[in-house]
Amino acid sequence: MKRRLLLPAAAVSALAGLTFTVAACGGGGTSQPAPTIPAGALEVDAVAGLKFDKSEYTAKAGSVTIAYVNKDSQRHTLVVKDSADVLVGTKLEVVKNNSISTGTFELAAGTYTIYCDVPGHGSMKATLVVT
Ligand SMILES: [Cu+2]
Repeated sequence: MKRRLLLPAAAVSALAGLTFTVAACGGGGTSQPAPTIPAGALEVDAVAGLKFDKSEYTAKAGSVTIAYVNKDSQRHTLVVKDSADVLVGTKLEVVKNNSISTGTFELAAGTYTIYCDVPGHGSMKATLVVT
């Protein structure tokens, strides 16, 4: 059974560019605009300390677009489960700082749980209340 994470050549070339990125990081340069969050999306931030920026989020029933923003330095995921513990939609993943991953979820009114399923990240859990 293959269960290796893909580490394509792109990862290597990303490393090659790292010196520049790191240099740009501390200086507050104006090199590149941050990836954008779609208008009307619900923003959920992964922040330092293995948590989300809020313990509870709210949304209106229907198509809910979640923009998952990584404000931390490591990989995080975002999984949505309904009150019956059933997975809803597709898992989002943000690999590095400033990554944004967006997904649209069809959510009926109710209470959902969002969490990060990276091993050891059990503290990354929040409630999503859909009305
Ligand atoms: Cu995480």
